[in-house]
Parts: sequence; C-alpha cells; structure tokens
Amino acid sequence: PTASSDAQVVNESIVVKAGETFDGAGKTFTAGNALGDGGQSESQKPLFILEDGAQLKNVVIGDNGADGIHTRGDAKLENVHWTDVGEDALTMKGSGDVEIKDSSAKGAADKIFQLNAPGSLTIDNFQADDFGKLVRTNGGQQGDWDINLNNITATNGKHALVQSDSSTVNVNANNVQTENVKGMYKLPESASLSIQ
Ligand code: DGU
Ligand code: CA
Ligand code: CA
Ligand code: CA
Ligand code: CA
Repeated sequence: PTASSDAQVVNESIVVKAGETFDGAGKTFTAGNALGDGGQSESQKPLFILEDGAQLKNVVIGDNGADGIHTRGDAKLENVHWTDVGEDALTMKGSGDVEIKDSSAKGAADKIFQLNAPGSLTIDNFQADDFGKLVRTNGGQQGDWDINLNNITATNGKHALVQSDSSTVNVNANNVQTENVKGMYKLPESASLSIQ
C-alpha cells in the first residue's frame, strides 16, 4: 500500500492499552512535527505505543514515520505498512514476544526493527525494501533474543539483514529471499543461526 493523502496526523503518541486491539481499518497515520521529522534524530517519539499484550492491525504509517511503534511487552501486529520509515520502524522497549505478520516497510535510512529489550521477534510474510538493517539488537549489548524470520522478501539493504552484538542471540530464517542485501547476518561467532 501507499500512504493516503487524507492521513490522520498524530501529534501525541497513540497508546494501545494492555490486552487491547487497535484496528486502523486501513487508514494512514503520519507523524506531526511534535513527534519528530522522520529523519535520524534520536529524540523522536513514536506514533503508537503498544502496552503489554496489545495488538495493532490494518494500519499504514505514512510519510513521516518519526520513531514508528514502541512495544512495552508482548505485541501482535498484522497488516501494518510503513511507507517511509522514520528514525526506525518499531522498537522493543520492554521484554516480550512480538509477532508481526502480513506487513511491509520501506525507506529506512538505518534500521527497521530495533530490539532494545530481550525477548522474541517473529516475523511472517514481510516485504522490506530500501533499508539499512532489517533487525538490529541494541548496539554493544548482551541479551537473550530469538529472532524468527519466515517468508521474507528483502531488497536493497545497505548494511545487514540481522545485526547483533549479543553472544546469545538465536536467529532462525525460513524462506528468506534477498536481492541486493549487503552483509546479511552480522552476528558474534557464538550466536546460533539456522537457515532453512
Ligand atoms: O547505541 O541505545 O538506535 O532505540 C545505543 C542506543 C541506540 C538507540 C537506538 C534506538 O541503539 O538509540 O533508536
Ligand atoms: Ca536509533
Ligand atoms: Ca525514511
Ligand atoms: Ca529509534
Ligand atoms: Ca538511526
């Protein structure tokens, strides 16, 4: 999908409360200046904050992506499309299991998924185009992360598909198709990587 011109401008992060579901019905949400400009400044705010157990579906994040989506625990996303990722697309801020399916992201100068708290990230049926890294665990940090990539198409990646500094990271890749992705898996020697 492309961003629609009648986008809802978000100037205050939308909080999806614990255990609740936010269904955007296919609408486009774009960040207003109060959240940031969609560039690489680290001080930007997210359009959505997903509390523990929240679900987000049928949402297009439009052409100011600011700091995207923050998760605070377990979360499920379905049919979520970033048309021009801002500083990053989604950050795990609290530990939990995050599942993303039937979704896409493009235009990420740097990272798409930033994992700052331990847990699992499971992605199924996802298209990534024009990005720095698809998945990055927090730079220089150790943590137990399980990263599961299923049915992924990734094109035009500048740095890596998955990059981690954690010696205990586990990466499982099942049907990952790439074209012009540089670096692929940048992991410590002791990490576990399984490619099917
Ligand atoms: O370098 O935490 O890029 O959450 C360490 C920092 C950095 C984060 C991250 C983010 O990794 O600011 O956007
Ligand atoms: Ca960042
Ligand atoms: Ca961008
Ligand atoms: Ca960020
Ligand atoms: Ca960055």
